[in-house]
Amino acid sequence: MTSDTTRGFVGKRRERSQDLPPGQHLTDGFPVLSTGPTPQVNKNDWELVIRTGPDTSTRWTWQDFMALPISTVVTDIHCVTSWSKLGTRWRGVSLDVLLKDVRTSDQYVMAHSYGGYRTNLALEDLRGDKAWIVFEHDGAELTPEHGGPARLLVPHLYFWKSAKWIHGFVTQEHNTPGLWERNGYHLHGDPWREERYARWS
Ligand SMILES: Nc1nc2c(c(=O)[nH]1)N[C@H]1C(S)=C(S)[C@@H](COP(=O)(O)O)O[C@H]1N2
Ligand SMILES: [Mo]
Repeated sequence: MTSDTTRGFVGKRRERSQDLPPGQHLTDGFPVLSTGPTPQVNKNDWELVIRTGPDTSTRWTWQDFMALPISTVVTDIHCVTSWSKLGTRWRGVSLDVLLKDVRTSDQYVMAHSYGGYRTNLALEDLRGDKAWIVFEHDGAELTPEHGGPARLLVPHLYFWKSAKWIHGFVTQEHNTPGLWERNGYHLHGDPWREERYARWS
């Protein structure tokens, strides 16, 4: 089964600064921002894991994953270093699909990437058709430097939350900070509220 949803603004490219969150400017390119080397993740070895407890997890191989309903997403993205890109186009699987049968009383997750990157998120920021695991950008396979074979896309939050080379999620009772969050970035990261840095940093 395949479903196709389109979000955001299609066709009409918005260029006015009022469309940008405060303190952001437009970029035409697609900068690469990675803390370390790009991990080489082979699709044959790739798996996506959602763990809700020590003995409870749901897993998808690449083949399982590609059999899930695929969405097309057109959306703006906002990096905390102040560049924004409007109308970026992706294909991937909605977190609603992946979380459908996941039962937990936890309200948060830690997203884990191949290579060791981690970022914390509230489950409510992953549900409601606003987060995807994407494998295609602008009509082409996602390149390794942009997070291929698959990355998280949570465009309503600053782009550091969109973990590249996503490996999976571990649910957590408390909103334990990820890598950037431990170093002073905001726990939530809403660009429209300029949640760049934690108040105590
Ligand atoms: N695994 C991983 N994911 C990551 C990062 C990273 O260093 N490692 N950087 C984050 C940051 S700060 C941004 S702005 C975006 C950059 O994505 P891009 O390189 O595709 O532009 O990825 C986010 N996801
Ligand atoms: Mo970023």
